[in-house]
Amino acid sequence: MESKPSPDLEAICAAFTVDGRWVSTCPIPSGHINDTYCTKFEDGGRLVQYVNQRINHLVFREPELLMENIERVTRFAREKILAAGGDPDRETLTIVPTREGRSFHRTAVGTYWRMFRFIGGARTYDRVEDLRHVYAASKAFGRFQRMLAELPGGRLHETIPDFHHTRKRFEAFRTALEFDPTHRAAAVRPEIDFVLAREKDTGTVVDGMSAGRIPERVTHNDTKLNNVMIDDRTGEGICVIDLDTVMPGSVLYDFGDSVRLGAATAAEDERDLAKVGFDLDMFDRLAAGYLDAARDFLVPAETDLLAFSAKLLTLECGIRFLTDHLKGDVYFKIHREGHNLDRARTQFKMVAEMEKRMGAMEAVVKKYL
Ligand code: GN1
Ligand code: MG
Repeated sequence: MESKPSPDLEAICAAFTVDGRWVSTCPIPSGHINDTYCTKFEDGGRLVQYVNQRINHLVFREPELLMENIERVTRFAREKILAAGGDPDRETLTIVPTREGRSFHRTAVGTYWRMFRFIGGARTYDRVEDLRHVYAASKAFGRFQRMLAELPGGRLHETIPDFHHTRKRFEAFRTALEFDPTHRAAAVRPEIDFVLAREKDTGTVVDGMSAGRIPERVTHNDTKLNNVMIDDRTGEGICVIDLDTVMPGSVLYDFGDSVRLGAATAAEDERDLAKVGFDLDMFDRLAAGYLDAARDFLVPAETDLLAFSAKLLTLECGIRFLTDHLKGDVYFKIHREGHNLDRARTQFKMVAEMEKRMGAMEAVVKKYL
């Protein structure tokens, strides 16, 4: 893998309104798109931590608009949390402004940086270690949707247009397959056929939305379980993070996408497919947590498709990984040869298992409605 020159984080931090003396910055190696770091400052004998992120502006083409969304969402969340007697410093992200009063800093070389306060006493989990965390995180995403239903100020910007337009994702896959720019298609015929056989599914949610049956709402759109911070002491999902894709969408995108990690028995890139599977007990916790927060505002056109959305969004993500493999790994960061293919395979294995258990999944949803 080619390595990028590491940026001068001390200089970047100097653009932001942080008190004290810069001490160190370490990379946080998670996420497939942006680059994330943890920075320590010393202020009056105390160590204070921050999160620095370089926004990938090839993926998020308009970082200014993206940050405008995040400013609106975090400002509103802060008001709501204060009104409910909560702690806004832990329950929502807090943007550290630049010395010019902006929410991001553009360097001379044209990279975009932002800084958040670090949330202490809580952490994220890349793999499920405790079923209670699954419930807690899913509930946090449901609460997040409920809160954003009241967001004033009009529609948010679409930071990535058609992000969860599954049919367009399918079409992009078919185009990549047709051109086969890296000549990888021949070696992945079973995966290609798996996708082609499911074309019909890809229109279900987007057609419901364009017909007006499925309402457009403000959604998170990247509801991996590791996008919720779990409180070390209480085990509650205290803060929803990674707000880059908060924008208009369907609740089905959020619930469906949460299942990819939240009901998986192995990591997203596990190579040993025997370890990869869909776990119904984990799905049960996801459905219970989500519906405990969201059942009051959902309409039947949404609840009818919750179980299906799990399969659909997992399929969509697999399609995106396979497309990127065919295109030569141009979108998702990879850390080894064939990484996107490995990721696609885990998603398809989960889809196949969900298809076999769709009846049981629907019964779980019904139980909590
Ligand atoms: C990307 O970078 P990260 O891990 O937050 C992707 C998601 C995918 C996810 C797969 C903007 O998210 O849509 O579900 O990888 N984000 C973007 O793990 O494409
Ligand atoms: Mg993300």
